[in-house]
Amino acid sequence: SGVQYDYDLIVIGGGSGGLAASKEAASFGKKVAVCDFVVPSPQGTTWGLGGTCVNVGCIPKKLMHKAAIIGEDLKDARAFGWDVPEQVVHNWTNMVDEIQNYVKSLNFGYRKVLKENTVTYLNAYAQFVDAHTVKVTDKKNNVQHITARDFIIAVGGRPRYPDIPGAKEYGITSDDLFSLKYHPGKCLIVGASYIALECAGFLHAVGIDCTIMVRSILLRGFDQQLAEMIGDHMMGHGMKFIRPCVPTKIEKISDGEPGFGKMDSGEIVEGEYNTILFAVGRSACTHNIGLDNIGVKLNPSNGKIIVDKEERTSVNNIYAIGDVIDGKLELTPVAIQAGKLLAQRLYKNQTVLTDYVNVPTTVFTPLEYGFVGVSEEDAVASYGKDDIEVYHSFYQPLEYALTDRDNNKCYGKLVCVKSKGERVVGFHVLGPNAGEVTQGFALGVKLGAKKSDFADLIGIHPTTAEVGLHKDSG
Ligand code: FAD
Ligand code: NA7
Repeated sequence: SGVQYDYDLIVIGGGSGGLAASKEAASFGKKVAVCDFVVPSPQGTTWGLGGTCVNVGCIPKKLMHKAAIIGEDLKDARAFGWDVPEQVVHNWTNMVDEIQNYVKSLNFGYRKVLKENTVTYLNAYAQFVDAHTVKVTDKKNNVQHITARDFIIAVGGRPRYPDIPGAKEYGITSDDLFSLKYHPGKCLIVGASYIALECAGFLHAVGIDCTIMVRSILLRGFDQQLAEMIGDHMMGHGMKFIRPCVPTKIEKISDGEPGFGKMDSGEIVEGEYNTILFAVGRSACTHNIGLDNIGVKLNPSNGKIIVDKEERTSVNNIYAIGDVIDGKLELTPVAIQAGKLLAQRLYKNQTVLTDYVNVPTTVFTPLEYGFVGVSEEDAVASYGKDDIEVYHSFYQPLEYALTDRDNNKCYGKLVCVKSKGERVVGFHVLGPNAGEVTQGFALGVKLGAKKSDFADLIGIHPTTAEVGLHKDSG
């Protein structure tokens, strides 16, 4: 058509998916803009360009997890000859400052990369007016209308709060934790998502008193045997669990210290905490962006955008990727891959679709849990109990041997389908560096490796990855 638009493509959301898509599209000579705007959390926390992963997700999370690992290693250091003092203290604000400085350098780097790629960056909130027009509003309330032929929605999600008195006034979420300017003090973590357990794990390891309030199961959607092992390990290390329990009310009982609260549960539990961290799930940011004006269909049960296998929404020129889409994995590399491939299909005549199957992932709890493929429960549901063979073993990493740390608590499991020649459909490992271990094995699983292929491969000794080869049967 002869219609002139301001841009070929406007990407809404400058996170993992949006940045990847915009850079890729611009590299094919397209005129691209990215709108990225962070609505402050109820506690007033905001951050720079890059989205969840860089600012309030993977990056600060993994660095705090590393702080935890260093703390654990310090406990073992004397056994290896290091004359460290018996009492080593951790300084919360120093850790936060260092991590935030690094995050700010990443924010700066992303702006630079957009500029180098001639992508226009608008630090403004976008809302659809019609299928080719968005209204963008900046911090100073300046409004403009801009048009494009195509749109990619990559607005991600934000933490949810339980609907109870005091939650938003006195609670915090992962959006606030990683830049928290004060020591959190005694903590209550509400929820049993991977985010809840990861946060509890590193908070505990840097010396913070942690209680975790769990409504039902741990790590819904993950292999439940491994989930319970993670819970047992955390309990064994002194983290407290209240389970099953939900919070009903939060009150401030003393001034001065932020977030000092009182906690009433539906049962009889009542407790006092300095910080209450909610990690009860995330909601897609689809409610206030004008989708009803243009007819982009959502899944009514979770507010996520419904897309086809090409990530196209119900409106022809509008696509969606990343955490905001329905029924897919909420992971940074998934959003990046989807963004890149979508731009290649739109502007470079490519046809490759994002493959959402067999995506490896890792939960960075104190004992890390890496997996690829399906849980044992899901394998049984898909193939039937009789067609599943499980191989597993407990192991003790050599690194832990001198101090007998977590004696034989590490674990590996292969879930195989008998009728497919014992093809491995689930690989699970619980132990140090589980992410590093899982990444490599994921290639094997993706290529259709069988139990016999794992058994034939000779291990690297001495490593924890050796356990992936599972000689024992379950
Ligand atoms: P996001 O990165 O969330 O980006 C969306 C952006 O859009 C945000 O900047 C938002 O402010 C902006 N925005 C929203 N609405 C508008 C609007 N109307 N106009 C303009 N801008 C808007 N994944 C992993 O792979 N590994 C991990 O270890 C990991 N750990 C995590 C830990 C935590 C605590 C959390 C919360 C998440 C973690 N994730 C992890 C998930 C990962 O962060 C997300 O999957 C990823 O960031 C999704 O990218 P996205 O592009 O879909 O959205
Ligand atoms: P998840 O992973 O389902 O996590 C939500 C967690 O919070 C889960 O443990 C819930 O318990 C718990 N929860 C939810 N509401 C409450 C209330 N009101 N009180 C106490 N506890 C609560 O959600 P996410 O949005 O983080 O992730 C969704 C999916 O994305 C996830 O499955 C991953 O595969 C990726 P529950 O188990 O429901 O009892």
